[in-house]
Amino acid sequence: MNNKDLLNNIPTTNDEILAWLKQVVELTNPDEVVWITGEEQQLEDLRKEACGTGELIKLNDEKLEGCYLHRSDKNDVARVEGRTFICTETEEEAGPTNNWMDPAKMREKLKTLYKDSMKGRTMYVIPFSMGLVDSPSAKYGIEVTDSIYVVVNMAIMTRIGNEVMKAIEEKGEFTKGLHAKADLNAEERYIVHFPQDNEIMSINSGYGGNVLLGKKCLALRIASYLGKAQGWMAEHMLILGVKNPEGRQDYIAAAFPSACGKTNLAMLIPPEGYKKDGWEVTCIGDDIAWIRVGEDGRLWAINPENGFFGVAPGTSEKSNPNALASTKKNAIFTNVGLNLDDNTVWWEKLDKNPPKNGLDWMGQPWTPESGTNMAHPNSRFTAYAKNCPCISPAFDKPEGVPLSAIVFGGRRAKTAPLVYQSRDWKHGVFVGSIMASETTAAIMGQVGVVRRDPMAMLPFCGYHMGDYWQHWLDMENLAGDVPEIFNVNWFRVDDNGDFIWPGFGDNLRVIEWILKRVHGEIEAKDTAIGYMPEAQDINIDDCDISLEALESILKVEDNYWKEDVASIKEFYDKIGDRTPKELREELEKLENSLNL
Ligand code: SAT
Ligand code: MN
Repeated sequence: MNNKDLLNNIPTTNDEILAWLKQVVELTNPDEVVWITGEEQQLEDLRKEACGTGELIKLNDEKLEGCYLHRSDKNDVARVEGRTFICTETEEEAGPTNNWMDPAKMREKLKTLYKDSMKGRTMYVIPFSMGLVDSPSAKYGIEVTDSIYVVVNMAIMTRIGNEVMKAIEEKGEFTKGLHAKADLNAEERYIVHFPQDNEIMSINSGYGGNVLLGKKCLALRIASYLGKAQGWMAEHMLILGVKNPEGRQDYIAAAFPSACGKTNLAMLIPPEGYKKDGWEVTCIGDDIAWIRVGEDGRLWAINPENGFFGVAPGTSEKSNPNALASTKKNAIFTNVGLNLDDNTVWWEKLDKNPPKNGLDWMGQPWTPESGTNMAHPNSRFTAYAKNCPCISPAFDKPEGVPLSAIVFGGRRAKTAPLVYQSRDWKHGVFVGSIMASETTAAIMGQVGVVRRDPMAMLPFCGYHMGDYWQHWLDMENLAGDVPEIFNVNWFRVDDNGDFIWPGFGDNLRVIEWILKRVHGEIEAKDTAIGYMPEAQDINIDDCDISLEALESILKVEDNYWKEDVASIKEFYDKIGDRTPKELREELEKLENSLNL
């Protein structure tokens, strides 16, 4: 068939789409082109086809209805930050925290890699929407891919199909995404963004954030770039709903570096006493928030995704029953272990009963005696948000939810206290810009290596970090009624290296204080780093922590902060001249108020 015929049954008359697809077909040379309609029958046929080739494995339909297992290549199990590029016109626009290459040069390079990459394969064309189709915040994309795994994951993580196509045709604006597995050569793996062309190109990977182009690529990197120009924000944040016993409904957006319990916080289960008193916590999103100014001048957030792409190991009935429940139906597991006795899945810390007879994430025979991990530490579940028992009724609201508070968090052994509040928006932006986590050298009370991860956006900001901070500062004037900003740290350790704060559901105790501050219901101490609670202001009834221990994690040690000031200066210098002067002033204020 010639290329013209291949595109014969593409149901659009949109010239831009057709011209682009024609180019892609010519370059990648697929045997066949399949338009993804979003209809269940088509997806079911694709899943069947993938089971035939071993790309998917159908799991026990009684215990895990409609669920599948996929194993990625063993050299392809995580995002590749070193091979992720932001190709703006100038290197300066991408800034010192992104890899950059001249767009024309990069396109040349990619052309050779994509050439004939789909020969003998089928090309799937997926129209998808981030956000509810036809809602004011929605952004549309078309992902072209040669992977069924990508199609069926996109069907969970985003809204896909014909209704999106109609919306794209009406709006005439979409992100182009091209993904080819090629030969999965890690040396030639590229995840490339052309923000100025609203385009993403991904090659030589078949895994998660490298290939599900709606997620980190569109909803964070491209969207952050668009948001800067259009006066809104794309943030790496969960969104949580909290209703107190009086029925007051608040929403909080929170950013954490990885491995800080973000998904657990997003699906928090209140402590027993709180439940009894009538507290209700609901989840709007676990990873990404798009934040806009509402007509009321407040900041409103939506979760642009339709599902969760969560880390499996450590997810259990105890740690996160809501996440686990979400995976029981129509989920896709990637790189977890397979229990051969009942055709279900297993991962480390799921429960205390590892399968006696199973295959590990690479498909090799595995037993509890093997001495290796059954699941890859970055193995994942892809699950529909609507299957989460605590999903918020506001999840599907086109206008999103108004934010009462923004929370930044980090993993600090000694420096940051359990919680503090910024003095104002500017100070809050400073607090976000200095976010950090320590490597787990924090054992035995030692302070580990500090990795700065401003607003948890280090690998996801689609332009210069200094300009991004300026955009945050500018949002105050664009909005008028901005939320309060807080910082939390669940990870203070004692001299034995043990965590002091119990975390998980008990984090609601800290959120309660945060919301009391938001509503002006409680006083706070004014300290060098911001407003802080007295220990007795945090409710620890029936909580596994003593007042003294709580006091210890509310202590701010000036000498640790002095070290931090030095490391922040270094970080700001690395970001360079575009670091807003307001943030340098905040740093100076902090330095001057430490008692040394
Ligand atoms: O692989 S993803 O980028 O989708 C998830 C993650 O690494 O945070
Ligand atoms: Mn994330």
